[in-house]
Amino acid sequence: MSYTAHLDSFARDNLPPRSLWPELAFELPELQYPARMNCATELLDKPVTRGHGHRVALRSPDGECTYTQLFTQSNRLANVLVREMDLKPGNRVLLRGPNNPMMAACWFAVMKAGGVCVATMPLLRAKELTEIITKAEISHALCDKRLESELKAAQEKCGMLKSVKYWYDDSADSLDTLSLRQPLTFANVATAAEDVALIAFTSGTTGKPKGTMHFHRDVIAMCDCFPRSCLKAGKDDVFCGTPPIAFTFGLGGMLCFPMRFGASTVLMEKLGPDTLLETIQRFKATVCFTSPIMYRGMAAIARDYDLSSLKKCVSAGEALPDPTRQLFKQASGIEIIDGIGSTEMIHIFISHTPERVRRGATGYAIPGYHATVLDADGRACPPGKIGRLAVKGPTGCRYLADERQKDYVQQGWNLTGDAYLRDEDGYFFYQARTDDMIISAGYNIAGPEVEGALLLHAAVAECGVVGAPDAERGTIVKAFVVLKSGHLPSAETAKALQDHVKSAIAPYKYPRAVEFVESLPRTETGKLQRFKLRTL
Ligand code: 3UK
Repeated sequence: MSYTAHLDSFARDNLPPRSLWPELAFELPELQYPARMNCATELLDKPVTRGHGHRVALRSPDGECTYTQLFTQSNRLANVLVREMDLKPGNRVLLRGPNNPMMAACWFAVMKAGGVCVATMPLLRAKELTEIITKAEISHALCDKRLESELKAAQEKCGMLKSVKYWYDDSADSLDTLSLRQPLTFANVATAAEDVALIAFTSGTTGKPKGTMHFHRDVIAMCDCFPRSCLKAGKDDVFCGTPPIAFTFGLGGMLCFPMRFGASTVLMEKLGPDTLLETIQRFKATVCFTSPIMYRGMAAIARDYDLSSLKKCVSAGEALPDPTRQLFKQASGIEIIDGIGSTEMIHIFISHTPERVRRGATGYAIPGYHATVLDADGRACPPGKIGRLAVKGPTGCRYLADERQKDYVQQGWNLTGDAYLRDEDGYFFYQARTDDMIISAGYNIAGPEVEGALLLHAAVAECGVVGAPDAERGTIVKAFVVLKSGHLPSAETAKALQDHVKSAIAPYKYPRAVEFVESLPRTETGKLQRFKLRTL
């Protein structure tokens, strides 16, 4: 057995068998890593020892925190974990909070102490927490005091969760108070590059949650791919955005990427289109990470803000409709960088630079990754033919004790569950989630394409298109539409939208049913919940 720093071998013991791992590729010079690495040493300790400590790492409404301050705070918290909470390397630590400086410091503390971090979305309820705690056999938790009640309720059902501390709390036993008594230094656990650093539960909303396991090396590899080749981040960048640190999109964009490049990040707890714009203006942010729906919301009001600091915008989580890309460009002058990533792959693997954007495409396989489109038999589809997206690179899917490993990884490829087509030049065009392709009267229709057409209509604020059962046709295309203020739901409006779609794309794709709604069901990460629309 190869070297490990873990005394508790649970994570390693529950990795899928090697034969079911995806193939890994480390073809770029920047992806040559040593056999031992701790991602906190790379992202936090090294900048400090290299003289970068006085620079700002975190910005928030409470003020600024330099690299040195974050380093000492994380050291103290790591000491609390080891000395007060008896954490052993390899134990799983639940981390629970909105994006704020303590959440960031606690994440680094867990990495330093060799713990396996299981960060959870702030809105999760006791039932979901219980499933995660049980599945990952979690023994320790660090939690924002404001999220105490659901964790307490979960703890009653989870005997294994024995040590819990809260932050932003002034009681004698709080993380804040305990950390003040601790030394400012901590010797990071000498983890192996392949020791599990985190288990990210998928934000998927159907079925039992799946835990994806990522190594210390994977955290660094995600920082050395997308942000280097597509985003081209630098030390003077100020990152901001919405994805929670508990979502790997946010772990990269809101914490690890800025740190890898010596930049700073603005951590805000809750943002809407208006408050995100305010944040960009106030902190002179240069880079923004958020979801397509936020870009659409921001485009409508961007003119009221000074966005002159902003240089790069990244969209991920779901497909970026071209109308949204164009509206945001008109409003801000910025060509959004679209990127598809997944919790299984840890971050983005298909994207593009602003210069190499191609309308309607997510982009090309970014340096370090390979992508292809496979047919039902696992053969590569020729350009122009729709099939299943398959990717491989330095990171990949390893589910925690889960039968579904065989679904995501086949023949060494990671199958993301997305229907895509590739053009002659290697650009990849998103169609739909494989399960979301609508088959109506023998035609294959991708809901997102119909959504893109609807979004071009001046009355449409948001929409979602799914297949709905129909006595005559089996399945019909049905659109759920949120109208912009000033437009009334009526049979005439529905007819106007249908006619509009017929003139924008192939007429057989038009929504035979249109239902007006006040809002659309979305996950905490901004994803449309199509399965909920299907049952409306
Ligand atoms: C969909 C996209 C079209 C796609 C994620 C960036 O979203 C992330 O992870 P999840 O596990 O979901 C993965 C699935 O979401 N998707 C994401 N981005 C796009 N579809 N265009 C896109 N640009 O179905 C994918 O399989 O929640 C995104 C970085 C890290 C992430 N975890």
